Amino acid sequence: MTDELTNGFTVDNGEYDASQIQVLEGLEAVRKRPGMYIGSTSSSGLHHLIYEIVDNSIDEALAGACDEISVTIGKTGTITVRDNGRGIPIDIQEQTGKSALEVVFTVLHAGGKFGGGGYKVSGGLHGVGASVVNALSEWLEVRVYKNGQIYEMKFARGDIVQESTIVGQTDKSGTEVTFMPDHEIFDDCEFSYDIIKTRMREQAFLNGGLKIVTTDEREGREVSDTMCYEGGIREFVQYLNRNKTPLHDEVIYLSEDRSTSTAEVALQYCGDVYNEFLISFANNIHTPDGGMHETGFKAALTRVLNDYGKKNNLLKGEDKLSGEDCREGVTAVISVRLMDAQFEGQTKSKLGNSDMRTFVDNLLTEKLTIFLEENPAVARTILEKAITASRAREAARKARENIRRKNALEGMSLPGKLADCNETNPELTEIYIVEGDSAGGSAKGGRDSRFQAILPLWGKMLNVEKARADKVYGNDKLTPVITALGAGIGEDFDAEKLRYHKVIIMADADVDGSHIRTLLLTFFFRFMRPLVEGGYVYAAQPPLYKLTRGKTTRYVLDDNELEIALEEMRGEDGKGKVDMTRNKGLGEMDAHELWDTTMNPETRVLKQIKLTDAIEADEVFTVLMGEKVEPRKEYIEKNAKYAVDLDL
Ligand code: TSJ
Repeated sequence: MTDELTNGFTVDNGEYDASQIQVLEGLEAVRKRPGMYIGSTSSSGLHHLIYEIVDNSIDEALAGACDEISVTIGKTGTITVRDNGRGIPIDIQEQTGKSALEVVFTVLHAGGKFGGGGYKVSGGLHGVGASVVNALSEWLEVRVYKNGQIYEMKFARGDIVQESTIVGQTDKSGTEVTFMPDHEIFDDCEFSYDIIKTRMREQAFLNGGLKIVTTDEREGREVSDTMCYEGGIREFVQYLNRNKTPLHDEVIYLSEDRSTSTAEVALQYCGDVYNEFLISFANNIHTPDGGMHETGFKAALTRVLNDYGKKNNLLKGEDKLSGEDCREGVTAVISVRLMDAQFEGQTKSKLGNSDMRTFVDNLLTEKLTIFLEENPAVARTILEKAITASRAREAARKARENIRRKNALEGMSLPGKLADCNETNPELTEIYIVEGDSAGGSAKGGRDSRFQAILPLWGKMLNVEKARADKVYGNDKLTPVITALGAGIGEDFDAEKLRYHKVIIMADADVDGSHIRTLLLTFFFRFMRPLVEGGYVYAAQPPLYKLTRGKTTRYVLDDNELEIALEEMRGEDGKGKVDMTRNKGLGEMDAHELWDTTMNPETRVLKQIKLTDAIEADEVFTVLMGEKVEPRKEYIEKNAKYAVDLDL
């Protein structure tokens, strides 16, 4: 247990109670180890500062006391967050002798609520709030509009530089915070308007009716967006499905309000997609690893659809739809609010409260059943989709069984085209998946066969976005990839069995190369998701140019580097004659060159493929690989200059 001191800090009084641990320390601790509080000091940590502040305004909206929030990037790169709520309390609290305003910005409170004022710390991923932002800001100013007055307080790197002062009169109420992130702390203090807008759009969807305005005031890129969705997560699902073909017009929406918790679910099935797309939130925080609310959703969806199918003779006798069958082509948003949310797992991105499982399960069991009974046409469409999925999955199971049996019979025989390496510890090995036989040849000649394996691919690759699982399992272009990696596929995939911990896609830096890279990544994304999520996938970066002057050769990765490299090669006088050739393809490099430029761990550049933003990734994959042509054209035109990169 802790005792509260007059300065607002608490001390351990020796009666230890694990459930009530409060770590209260000075803000210097935050400046010493910022990563502990905001995850990192890279772009993600920088943007986290904004969310910590905005979370407070969203809490005010949840309390029903505010309906408008704005987030502005100022001309000089500052952030201003404003709301029209009640304004942070400014009166002095008896126990502490301080105002809530001061406490909010100067007292660090990790993991737990803190005393006085009824001020609740909202559940940001790190749950540490405004004092952390203050500690990591060169300066921060807060203005509270309340009781007809404007109160202002100023800080620098967490220290008070101006006590709360009345600076004017007002007839409005609300809170306004402006801060300049500390350049001593962050690698780069440049805020991204797109990142902010995407996050705020998500929050606007999750808090239906709340108006959020984002603005960029920086010179040359002035822009502003107003987001307000009366339909809440219903509109979120519509938005996520905007490039897909829904099987039913109305988004299905179910909700339940209890005294201490609420649950909302919105879902819609699409015809031209074979994967599921679930996004879940707890207290407005994204839970990419799911948790109890998702578990409840999945269990109930499967049960409700099976029961409906049986009852209405759409499913015969022994037929049973699996969970995956029931989720094929579904886009669903699950949002729950609860007290004392428990976030679990390494990244704290999984909801652990088990009462949320029953809560969401009951919600679907009751209300989805009623919905299906009241909307038989929609119900039939969904059931038909799931039944087709079930048949395809049965075919896929057989195909997969075949792969497995073949492997067993042939003693896990590796693909004939694979040139394996000697090392068997997967942590030390890498496999290059190479496009084309000639490039494969150079790669085999150039590699260090102790730890580098080569798998050449050739011919036209299957587009898995347009094919169901059964086609994928039996596909003769993909089977070698599956067996070489050795970790299975789909539900069977097990990263522990991977034969290589670096899976490197090596394709040309041209349109064809980009195409094959995208196809392979789509395949990994859909059928070996943990491979991508685990950070095992890389793209090799073959050089675009070769420069020679006399006996000196130099390879250049891209156009950005070219000018600098040319200048350096020309020498001091700038007159040296440098020959420049544009590499036409991997196949044109000899084994030696390929090793030097693209395969030697000492000198190569590898790009790790990360899927940090599932929403964006799903969008890119659907748009680029799916059926609809218009969105694909638009996407490619809009992102033409990044096309080679795909930003995956
Ligand atoms: F935390 C913060 F300082 F970073 C911050 C808080 C930043 C921003 C932009 C807004 C807020 C904030 C806090 N907006 N609204 C509130 N509301 C309260 O703090 C508040 C007001 C009145 C009462 C009450 O019971 O009368 C209770 C609370 C929690």
